[in-house]
Amino acid sequence: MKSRVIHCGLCLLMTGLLLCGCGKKAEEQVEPTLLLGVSQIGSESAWRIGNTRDIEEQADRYGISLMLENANQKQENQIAAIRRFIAYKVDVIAFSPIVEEGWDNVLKEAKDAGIPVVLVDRDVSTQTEGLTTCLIGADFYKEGVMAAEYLIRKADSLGMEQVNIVEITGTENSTPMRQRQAGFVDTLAGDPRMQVMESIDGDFLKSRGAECMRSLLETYGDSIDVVFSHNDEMTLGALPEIEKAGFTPGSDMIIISIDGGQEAIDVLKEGKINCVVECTPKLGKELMETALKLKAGEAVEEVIHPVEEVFTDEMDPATIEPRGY
Ligand code: GZL
Repeated sequence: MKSRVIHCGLCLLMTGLLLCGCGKKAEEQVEPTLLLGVSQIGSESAWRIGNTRDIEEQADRYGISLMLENANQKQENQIAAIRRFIAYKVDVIAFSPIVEEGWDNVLKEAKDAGIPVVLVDRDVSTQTEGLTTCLIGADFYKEGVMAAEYLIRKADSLGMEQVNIVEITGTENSTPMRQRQAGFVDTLAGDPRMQVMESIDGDFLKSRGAECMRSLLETYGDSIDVVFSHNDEMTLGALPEIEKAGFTPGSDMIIISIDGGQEAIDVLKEGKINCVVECTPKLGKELMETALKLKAGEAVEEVIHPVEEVFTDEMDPATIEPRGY
């Protein structure tokens, strides 16, 4: 997907021309309350696309001018975008860091420019404290815990004495990958039945999910009892590989996924996924409200976690509302 950069200067010039052209007096137009620069990771999943859509919709709803750039999965593109936002003197910068490290210099530049930075979705790990103002995103550790708690219940219900798990992780060194894995492993640590045989990096991509599953099936075959996948995209890539190998996902293997997009929920209803932990991409409202508070010089919360639930084969799937992403 091409980077959608709408340069602030060009945007204001065009607005002026349009205003003259359409004969409306400038004062009739609602001046944008705020110019927000957003660096988005990419378009790697339905979750990410839903997150971008929600940010755009909420910016429109709040009358906020949005400069949104798609980094196409590259940290260097995010750093370059943040530098452009600084040069344009946006009011607030927001970004979803693809990985946790490597942001100190550009965040110091934003701080020196007096531009507050909001983290959306994922976190950073910096040497210097205080380079960002707020993190709006899921409690990924809790998502891992919810996935493990489901697996313990499932193993109990099936009377399993040994549970062999393979894990397809998200992007290495990203917050969701690190914390989903930690929550999952920590929760299972006290259960002697549970063994994670191998973890493999699927980078949150459908194609990589398929590749990872092929490799795990070649290595472990029918000894796999559980597939724990860090996002729906990779899960949806893995399922056909499981079927090609002659197994039935959801019964021969317990399938646990995270995100909660419509496609995965539909597959849950078919019985081919057993558990989907929700990770809502709808963070735009909180982002806009936080940006407006920062512009007004008001205090903001350090961390804003959305409330999330878990969808499993223990419940009536008809009760699951349409997901919207
Ligand atoms: C989670 C988000 C992850 C999703 C993936 O908040 O960072 O990135 O789980 C997405 O689908 O690629």
